[in-house]
Order: sequence, then C-alpha cells, then structure tokens
Amino acid sequence: MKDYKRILVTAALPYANGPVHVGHLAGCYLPADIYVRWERARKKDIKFIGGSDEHGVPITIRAMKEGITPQDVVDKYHAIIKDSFEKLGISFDVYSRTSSKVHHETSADFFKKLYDDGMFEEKETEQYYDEEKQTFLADRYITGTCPVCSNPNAYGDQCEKCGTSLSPEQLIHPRSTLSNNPPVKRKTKHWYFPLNEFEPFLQQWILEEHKEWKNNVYGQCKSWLSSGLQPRAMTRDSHWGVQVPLPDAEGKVLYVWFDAPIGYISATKELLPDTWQNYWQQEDTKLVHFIGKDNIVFHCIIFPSMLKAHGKYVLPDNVPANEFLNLEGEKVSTSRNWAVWAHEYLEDFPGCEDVLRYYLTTIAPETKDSDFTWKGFQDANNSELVSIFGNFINRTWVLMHKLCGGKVPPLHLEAMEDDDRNIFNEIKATKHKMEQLLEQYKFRDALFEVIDLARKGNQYMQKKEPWIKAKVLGDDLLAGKGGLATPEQVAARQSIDITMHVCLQLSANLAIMINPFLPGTARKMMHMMKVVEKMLDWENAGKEKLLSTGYNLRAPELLFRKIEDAEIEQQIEKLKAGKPVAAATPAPVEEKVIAPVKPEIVFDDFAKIDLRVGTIVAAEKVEKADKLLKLQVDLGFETRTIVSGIALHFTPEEIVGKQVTVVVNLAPRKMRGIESQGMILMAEDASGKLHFVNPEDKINAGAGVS
Ligand code: B3M
Ligand code: ZN
Repeated sequence: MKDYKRILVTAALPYANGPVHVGHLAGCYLPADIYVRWERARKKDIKFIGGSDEHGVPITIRAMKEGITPQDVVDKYHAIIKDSFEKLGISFDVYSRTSSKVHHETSADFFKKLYDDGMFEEKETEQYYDEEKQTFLADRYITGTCPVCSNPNAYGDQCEKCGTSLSPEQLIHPRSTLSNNPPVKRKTKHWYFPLNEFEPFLQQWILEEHKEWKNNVYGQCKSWLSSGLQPRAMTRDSHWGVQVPLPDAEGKVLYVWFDAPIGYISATKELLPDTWQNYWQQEDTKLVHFIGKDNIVFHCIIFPSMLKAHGKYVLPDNVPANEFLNLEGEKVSTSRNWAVWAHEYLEDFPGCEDVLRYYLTTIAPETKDSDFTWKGFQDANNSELVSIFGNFINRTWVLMHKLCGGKVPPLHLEAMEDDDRNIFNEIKATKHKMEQLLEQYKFRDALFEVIDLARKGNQYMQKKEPWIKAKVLGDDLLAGKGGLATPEQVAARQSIDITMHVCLQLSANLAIMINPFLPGTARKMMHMMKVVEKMLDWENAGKEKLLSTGYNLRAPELLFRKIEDAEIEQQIEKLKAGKPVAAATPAPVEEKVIAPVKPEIVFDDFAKIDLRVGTIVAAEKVEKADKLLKLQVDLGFETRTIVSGIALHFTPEEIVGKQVTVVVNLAPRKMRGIESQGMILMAEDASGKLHFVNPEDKINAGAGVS
C-alpha cells in the first residue's frame, strides 16, 4: 500500500433543491463521517470536504414553478441541509456551496485551462427551445408520443412505458413541460469533452490498477467502459450556473456535472486558501470520494478524466460507493414524500441523533440495496443500544458507585482469573478486527464488533456476579467501615474490585471504539469518566490502564432511552399519510443519468428466468397491509395467487382483466401469511407511479416472454 501523508475525503454534494433524507445519510454522509472520525482519531492529516450542489436544471425548474429565483431555492435548502448535517454530527471541515464566488472562479479557470489546451470540440447542434419561457429544454422537460409504443407521455430521453431510450427528436408531437407549447428547434453551440480519448487511460487506471475497489463500483466502471465512451457536452444553455468563460458564450453555463465535482476543489480552497494545493496536487495525498451508486460514472469516469486532462491533480485512491436504501420495502421517492427526512427526524427524536447514526450504519447498503423500517429502527435501539451497550455501561457505573465508592478499584493482579484476563484479550482483538474492517470501508461490520464487545462485557459481569459477592461483605464493609476479617471477605473484595476494574477499562475502550460511529455517546461517556478528549485517540484503544486506580468517576448518565411502540406507530402513520412537508414539495426530476446498467450477465443467467404473460382475473386488498393486493393471475396452464405491492397505485377493480408479465419460476414467498407464487413486472415513471409491463395487444395467457 502507498504511504500517504494526508487524506482528503469528499462526500457527494447534495442538490440544494430539497432536504436530505435517510437514504442520503446511509448512502454517503455517514460512512464518510465515520471514516473521517476514525482517521482523525488516528491523528492522520485529514480534511473532510462537503457542500451544496446549487446548479443544474432541477433548481431552475423548481424556481420557475414556485415563482422565486434559483438563488432563493438554493439559499433555503442549503441552510436546511447544512443544519441537518451539523445536528447529526457529520463533521465536515468545510461545508461550502457551488454558488460561491470562489467556486465560480475555480470552475471557470478549470474549464479555461482545458479550453486553452485545445481539449474541447466545439459543435453546433439543433436543440429544442421553449419560446414562451425563453429557455432551451433539457431532454427530460420535453414530452410527446413514443414512436415505439405510442405512449402519449413519453419523455425526451426515455419512454417509461416501453422503456425505449429516446432523443427528443424522435418524439411525435413534442411539447414543452414548462409551457405545454410545441418547442421549436434552435441552433446552439456547445463544447464537448472527448471522453472517448480517455478510454485507454481509464481501462488501465481502473480495471488494472484498482481491482481493490468495491465490486459494485468496479463492475459498473467495467460495464461503462465496455460499452464505449462518447464525447460529452460540458456546457448548457442556461442563465443559472457558472458562465462559460469565453467571449462568445452569452447564455451558456458549465454543465452541472462539470462544475459540481470541481466544487470539492473550491471548498478546499475556501478552507485552506494557502495550502489547498498540497491536498489536491501532491502525489502523497489519498483522495477518497464517498458517493451513492448513481454517481459512480461521474466520479470514476468523467471527473478523473477531467483531472487527468488538466494534468496537475491527483486521482482518487478509492470511490467507496454505496447502493440504495429503500424505505419500508419501497424505493424512496421524494415526489411522493416516501422518505424519512433528516430535519424532521431531528425534530421528532430530539437527543436521538446517535440512534439514527447507529441504525443507518447497521443497515448501510454497502454491498446491496437495503431497507429502512421503523420497526427495525426501534429494535436496533431497544435491543442493541439500550439492552447491550447502554445496559453494560449503566450497570458498570451503578455497581461501581454502589460497591466501590465511586472510584476505580484496584486490580489485584495476583487474584486475577482467566475470565478477567480474557476481556483484555478481547479488547485487543476487537481493535485489530476493527482496523482491518475500517481500512476496507466495512463500517457495518466494524460497528458490530463494538456491540459484540459490549455483549461480552455483559456476559462477563453476569458470570462474575459482583452483587452476589457483595453479600459476603455487607453494607458496612462495602462502605469501607471496618477491616476485612475472613479469607472469604478478602476474596470477595478482590473479586468485586477486579470485575469492576476490568469493566471500567472495558467501558473506556468502548468509548474510543464507538466514537467514530456515535460521537455524542462517546462524549457522554467521557463526561462520566471525567477524561479529556485526548483519551479518545485511537492509539489508546486496546490499552488496559485507561482509568487510574482510585480515580473518582461521575454518576451514571443514561446513554439511550427506550423507543416506545407509540412513537413508531406515529412515524408509520406519518409516512403513510404522505403528507407533503413544506420542505418537500414535488421535486422535479433530478439531473441524473438513467439508472446505470447492472454488471454484465451471460445469456444463461437470463435464460433461467421464466417470464409469461398472465391475465389478472381477481384482485382484492390484503388486510392490514396498505400496499399489498392479492391477485389471481391466469397463466394459461394454471391460475396462481400473487401478492403484489401495488395497492397505492391501483384499485382492485381497475386491474381485473389487465394483462401482465409474470416471473413464474421465482421461489414462492409468504407475505402477510399469503404465499405469493410469482412476481409481476412493473415499470416506475419519474413521479414514482407504477405501470404494468404488458404486450401491446391482448394475447393468450401463458405466452412466453423472451
Ligand atoms: N448533486 C447528485 C446527487 O446528489 C449530485 C452530486 C454531485 S457530487 C459532485 O445525487
Ligand atoms: Zn414507448
């Protein structure tokens, strides 16, 4: 491994067109923060860079719809997002924004340098323009009839009904979604970055030199590279964004995905006006980008090519992207308000910041999509944080005050048993395992190690039963009144002392180990131990003498409280009601590429799936499950029961008689006690609404789909 002198960590810049939700936190901000806190505790020279992404079409569209300026939009959300991050302890060294002056200058200079080097190709094309709104239209904002399936509401980049990817020119009767008028064609000039020329470099750099990247990241890069890269326009027609720094470029701005990653550089400049170059332009910097999976192509392919083209910058050492977090079994949807918003959580659960950090880390979608459920949140809190970690610390403190006069008791080396020594070994082993996991960005497993160590602490204390030994001594002797007279009394005293001493040293170690994950909890523990911040340095983890014998400790503080059923029910109600919160009014489609292609499969993988056309012959609601419908589907050869999560989108009556595509050889699975014998294919449109995938004309049930 390379010997790095400093580390620069970035976390994706959230669009300032809405608040952040738990999916964002689990996907990128929490893992980044854990990593940074851990490296800080290891005394590494590390900087954590963040900021709001304030450009791009979604922001201008939202402004237009709300009748306010784009600056108003970003001011509002930048403030909300920044506040949520601060309260959740996401410890950026700088949280900047791309509408700042330094960013405009930095990204314009970057563009100019590439321009001067002859990097761009200037091309004139015809693009759709909305004359009433006086704006060029991004593909997404043009709708029309799909040339393939005649869906009258196809988008300029894709028909969501038949899945065909389109260009706006292919739409029949195109309309602007802004004014509903037919758009006109206008000539426009843009600057294209020749991504194709960087293919050999990327092949070598990623596929050969970064085989250690996470499978999901490496796989996606491989599939992008194998389908071949095309030149990409790095400018757009708009008045909102970074002005293209050329004389003949009025009304042209940098493409948001050109300027946004440069935002990391600008923010570093803002933080370190004199030394930022050390972090970006010295080979011994380790640059790590934390992102969600929909940003992989931009951080692994496009931005590195830009950096390479510029020539002076380091390339990322790793891009640990996470998959997506779903919510109660469904995709998070900001437009349907199917989300748990960070700022609302903070209001609803004051003082429980670390609980959210904990739960999200335990379910982080590190290798595959995962699911946030309110019940899971409650369980994680009540049966792990409260019952294991909190319980151990609390018992230790209560007993130490009761049996040891509130002081760290002596260890009595000569009387120690294997059980006692074993705890010290476990502490060291945990430290070692955590280091290996954290180096590999496996935060979830590292956190399990900490909880497991606390669990061992509980078992140890349970086995030693200092409260039983205390009975041998009685209240007076425990309180230090009178001498120990019998060998039993001496042994009991020693055993209590050893157990409590070991539990206290274990507690101090747990504080160090939990600190990167739950910093608020570590702070409360420091207060109880009356130690200074320095004790949390990682080099102290594994030590047996963190608290000195005779040292007076404070009274216990409750680290976690139980979360009641009623609180959880309330959250579930709120979610179902889908009440649009002020901050989450309908979000326009985000400026993203279409969902990236999954890693390649061979034909045999595909051939395993048996797809058939079926006809829904009966449908009914499933009791106590708002989202589920129980369907009877005629498949020609038999009629099957299929449970489908579509009840929020269709009534049972409207779908009887519809044809659908069914996966017929999927292993049956029970949902709410009903065995579902297959799965129905659905397509989701930009607003989150589901549509059946079915043949254009009615055909016989049971027909194969291939
Ligand atoms: N704002 C997209 C997103 O939030 C984008 C990330 C920019 S990182 C430079 O998914
Ligand atoms: Zn279509």
